[in-house]
Amino acid sequence: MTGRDGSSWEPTRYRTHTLGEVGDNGAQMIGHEVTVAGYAEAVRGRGAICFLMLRDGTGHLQAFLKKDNMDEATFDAIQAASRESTIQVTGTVAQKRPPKVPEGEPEPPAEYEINVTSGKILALAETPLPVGVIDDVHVGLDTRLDNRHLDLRRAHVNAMFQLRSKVLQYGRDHLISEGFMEMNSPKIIASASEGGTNLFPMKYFETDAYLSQSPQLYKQLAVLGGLERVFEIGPAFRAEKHDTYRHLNEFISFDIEGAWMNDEDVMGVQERMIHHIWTEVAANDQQLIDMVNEYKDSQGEAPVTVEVPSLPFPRISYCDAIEIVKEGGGEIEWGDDIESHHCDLIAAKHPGFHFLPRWPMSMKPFYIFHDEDEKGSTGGQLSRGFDLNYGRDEMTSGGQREHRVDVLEQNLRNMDLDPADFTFYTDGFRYGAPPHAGWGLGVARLLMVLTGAGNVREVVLFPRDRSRVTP
Ligand code: AMO
Repeated sequence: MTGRDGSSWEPTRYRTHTLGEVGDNGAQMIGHEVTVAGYAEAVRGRGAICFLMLRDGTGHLQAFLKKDNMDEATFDAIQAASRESTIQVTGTVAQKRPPKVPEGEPEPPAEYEINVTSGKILALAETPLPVGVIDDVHVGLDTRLDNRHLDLRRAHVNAMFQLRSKVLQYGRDHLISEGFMEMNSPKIIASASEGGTNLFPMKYFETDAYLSQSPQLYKQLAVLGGLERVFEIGPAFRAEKHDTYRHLNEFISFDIEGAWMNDEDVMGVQERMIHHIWTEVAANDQQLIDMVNEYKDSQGEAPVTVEVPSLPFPRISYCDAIEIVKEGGGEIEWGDDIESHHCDLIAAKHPGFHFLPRWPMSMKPFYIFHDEDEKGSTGGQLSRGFDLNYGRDEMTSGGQREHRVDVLEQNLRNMDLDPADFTFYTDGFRYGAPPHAGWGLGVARLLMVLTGAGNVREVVLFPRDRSRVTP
């Protein structure tokens, strides 16, 4: 059986062939008996004949039912079935009667159908559907998310999540090709890595614990322990009260960490990985992009094009970024955060992906490395922390890490944190520690750029935000 992407699948209890397979190879299959199954997209025809349009994950196919050729009760049940009911049919592959074309015009390519001899309704769909699957009835994002199981049946939504899977696959492939290995860190933790205010507390038997904000401290410990190059794709939890198009309270963070590397080295890994993802999507997944664009076109929205970004991505140091913002009329001082409206001014000069390296140490977490000799224009201490931005959105934060245990403990104290709470982490640095660096990329934010989605919720199956913990 041929599956999605032409992969080879074993037949299952419910089908011998996929719909896409029969549609694509009908000429060689004429007269063969097949069993297929899918969702009923449309059931047409009266009296003794019925056309059932089926859809599965690989495509569409028409099943032709004739009362004389099959059990009468099954025929009647299928003819009366509601849309989106799941139906299994067995029959022989036949060529559809070609439509009449005016003289002189080319014949359309041959199409195939199944002449049904038996069938079964697997599950009848209730009516009405809360979200239209084929009919484009406008419903708001909240209703769609409440009914994601149906929303996902819409072709362009399904394509978005297939693209998401591809992005993770290509990213993973690339990192493995650069010698990174996949790791998994605990999601139940005892102390904060990214600041103490946005933790979700939980009861852990007799003690208190939290949901992990990032794999930060654990990916570092893995590298210190000798794994050298690691990556992790996993959930991160932030108890932030944001309600924006780009923030969620649970998101998938794509992290790397590498020994004997600095900030510039891991920026290289990042840009090569993104370049690889875009190259592979452009080469293999245009049909998914087309499905997204077909919908965008129907909504009068601009299509997305997958333009492979050129390397290297521009590096605009924090100090230069401040100057760009000032020149653009923005109000900002050295030491201030670069906010979205500032990012717009930078993006006007640097459309596309761009790194912002060398942030002030005062703005970066305790684990970021600083070289005492590197000072900014106002004499403030610079760090080896960076961001990767696209337009007004931050995709990634990263940096070289502090590997000197005395400095690390001082950084904790400078940030009003108690080194005693972090001994499980700082102990990892006491017995020789390689200089190391890494980054954390927000998967949904990268998907927003690739698919032109205006909200991370479009590319997260079951988003968790302040007002949503179901489905
Ligand atoms: P940071 O906190 O900047 O860095 O997070 C890294 C990236 O994760 C994404 N992100 C989010 N996405 C959706 N909703 C949120 N609430 C949210 N918060 C963050 C962003 C961001 O750039 N430990 C460091 C990474 C490192 O240095 O390796 C960290 O977690 O795309």
